[in-house]
Amino acid sequence: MKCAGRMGIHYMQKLNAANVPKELVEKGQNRVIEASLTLIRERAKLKGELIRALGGAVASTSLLGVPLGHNSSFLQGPAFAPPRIREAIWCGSTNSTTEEGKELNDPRILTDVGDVPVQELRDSGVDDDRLMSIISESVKLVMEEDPLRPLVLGGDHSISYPVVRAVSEKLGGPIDILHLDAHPDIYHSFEGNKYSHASSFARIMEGGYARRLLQVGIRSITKEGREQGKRFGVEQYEMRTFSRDRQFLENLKLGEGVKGVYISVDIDCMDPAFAPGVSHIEPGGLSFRDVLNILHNLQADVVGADVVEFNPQRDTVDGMTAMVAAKLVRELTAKISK
Ligand SMILES: [Mn+2]
Repeated sequence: MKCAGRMGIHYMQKLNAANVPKELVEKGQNRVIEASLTLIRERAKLKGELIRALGGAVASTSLLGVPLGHNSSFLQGPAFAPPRIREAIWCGSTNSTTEEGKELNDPRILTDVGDVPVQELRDSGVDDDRLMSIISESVKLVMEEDPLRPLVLGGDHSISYPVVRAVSEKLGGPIDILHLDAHPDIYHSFEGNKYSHASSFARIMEGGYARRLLQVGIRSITKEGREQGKRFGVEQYEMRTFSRDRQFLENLKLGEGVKGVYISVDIDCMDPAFAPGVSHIEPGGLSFRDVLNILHNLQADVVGADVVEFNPQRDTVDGMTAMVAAKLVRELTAKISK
């Protein structure tokens, strides 16, 4: 199953090597890209129109899946996460009310525009430069439909770069980012890949898309991770000092003077005891309740969010981590929608 993200790539390479005219390939790719964006555009339009007709919503969460796993340095399972998370959101074992009382079955609170067809685009030979732009474009199509705000289901953490870029470009300025993760994901590049899931926040900071970047849950950080953090002025809160930082982190106020706040949650921010279904098991993390306390008490206008790095291939047989990811999505939805 490790080859999932490479589906189709080999025969596309063969076609290229067989001297198929380049224009023919490009023309076909352009049609596939256009069709992919059209489906997201039309679904976002439909949901936007519906919510505006219902009235009364200032901000409304819309799910966008990005099933991309090939920029992972270790396993590619996060490509399979979005359908597992959706399934768990609506699982009959729980109800549709969030902890603070928002009703998820109200379309003004939560809608879904479906997935960016990442595997199909790669199968058509679309490279990563273009794929990243298509992800950005898809996020912008959601934001085009006021009052929809994107909550992106990953995928590995590489997707946060094109998503944040889109949110910042669309809003016309930098945002503050609350990033929950065991890792800072701020390597200049990792194993030669500038789009690596370990480099997304280097790209975000280089691009000037964030004013403040707060990283919480950090417990696997190298010398380069610390140096890059300093270089970009990142506020890194490590687990080894969490008991000291807890009071501050559970009373955050972000986004004043910028275009809003973006929340990026890597499932491995939590201790593997709470969320075993991740590619990079890193003991000593946050509890699920720690994460909820930080999110519930955060004072911010949340303009977008992502939940990434859930790896269903590493989950327990009863899908415990899928439920954890889904509950995070539910509570983030409640945070965004108003
Ligand atoms: Mn991580």
